[in-house]
Amino acid sequence: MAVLDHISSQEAMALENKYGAQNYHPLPVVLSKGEGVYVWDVEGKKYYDFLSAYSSLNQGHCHPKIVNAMIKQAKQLTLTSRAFYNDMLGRYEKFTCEFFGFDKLLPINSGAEAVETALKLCRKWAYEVKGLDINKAEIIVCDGNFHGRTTTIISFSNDPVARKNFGPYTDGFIKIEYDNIQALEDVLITNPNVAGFMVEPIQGEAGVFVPSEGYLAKAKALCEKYNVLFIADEVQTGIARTGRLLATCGNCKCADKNCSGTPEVKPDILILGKALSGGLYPVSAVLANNEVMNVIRPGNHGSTFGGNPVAAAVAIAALEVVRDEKLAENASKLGELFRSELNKYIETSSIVNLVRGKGLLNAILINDDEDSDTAWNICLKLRDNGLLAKPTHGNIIRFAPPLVMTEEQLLDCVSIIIKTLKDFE
Ligand code: IF1
Repeated sequence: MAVLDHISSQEAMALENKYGAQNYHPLPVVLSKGEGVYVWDVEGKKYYDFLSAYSSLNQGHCHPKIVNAMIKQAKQLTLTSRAFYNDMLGRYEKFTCEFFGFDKLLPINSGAEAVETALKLCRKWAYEVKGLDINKAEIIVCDGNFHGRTTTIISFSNDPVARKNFGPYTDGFIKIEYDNIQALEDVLITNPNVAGFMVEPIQGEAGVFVPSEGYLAKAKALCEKYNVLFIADEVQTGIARTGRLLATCGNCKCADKNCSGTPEVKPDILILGKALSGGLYPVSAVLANNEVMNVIRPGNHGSTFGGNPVAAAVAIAALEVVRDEKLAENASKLGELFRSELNKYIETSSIVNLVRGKGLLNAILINDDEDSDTAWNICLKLRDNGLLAKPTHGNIIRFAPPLVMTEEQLLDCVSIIIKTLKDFE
């Protein structure tokens, strides 16, 4: 059998089980095609994609504008490394800095690499600008965080499965309760070595926890008061997912007229990934203003593929789609509709306790134990009914469709979800 001969779902899963490291437990469905809000499995069954590769596909699968930009650049120049300049990187950096309202951008590849970049940047700023004693910098993070899977990042994770037996762990992190302003202030008052506070504007993996109104603004104000960098990990919440260009929405230049963003929540360091490329290519970025980013000098940091011409071309096209197709506005409108329709059902449901989220990043809490397999079984049944979603932890199911969805498609998905949930009543 030639390596690319057609295979069945069963054969594809068997190959992964035999030859692949078992670092995931995927829902048993084998996809072979994606277009907009739809995906197809190898047998040709069509599904709504309600996960969007964890908010990487905000622009929908294989968006033609982004695909064409990728093909055009891939035929021209794919990689120079940073040993030389290329004609794409500077134009991408300018476009993206102006798009989000920052002075400079450090291009990298995965979300975790961008988080690591932000941590290094914060520490270097703390020693060279704030004046902390060398190797004494502490960065505050939140319980329930998910920032990636490198050794340093899992060092401050609460998730035993992500952390166990990967030690020794990296020092220099203080964990506090999420959405607890007093907990943040208590550390800032007592600890003079704090360099930064890194936070997800909404905790996605933890179960789509939306913090109290004003939490981010108060946290930013405390960071300013104590000369600590406010670091927003918008890898999952950014790029219009929550109904605004950024969940922190630091007064960026987005086209979202009804944006209620406030300048005081502008991060000192912004971390982007996932949908920065529309799901076509690993592209991530760290943005900051000059007084922070200028501590980075040649040789301090980088990566072979960071800022490559294809990444630059893809990211420009992906952001133009977000702007031109008004994806933030659409996510805001459809998110309200989604939660309102589900809340009507929840009033009489015995299987769903609540729905929560912002824009088109939502989750439902299933009325069963954390370690029950009800949420998993519901996702298997959703798959049979033509919609793909996956539990985050135990009894929470995340719903994150592409932001290009129409109202008609969303209502179709709501009826599939409610019909499926009723089977578990
Ligand atoms: C997996 C979770 C989501 C992220 C935030 C950084 C990263 C992520 C806020 C790292 C990545 C992905 C990773 C993927 C599943 C998915 C995920 F379930 F793991 F937690 F979305 F919630 N900051 N999240 O959400 O970016 O290095 O992956 O590009 O590892 O299982 P990455």
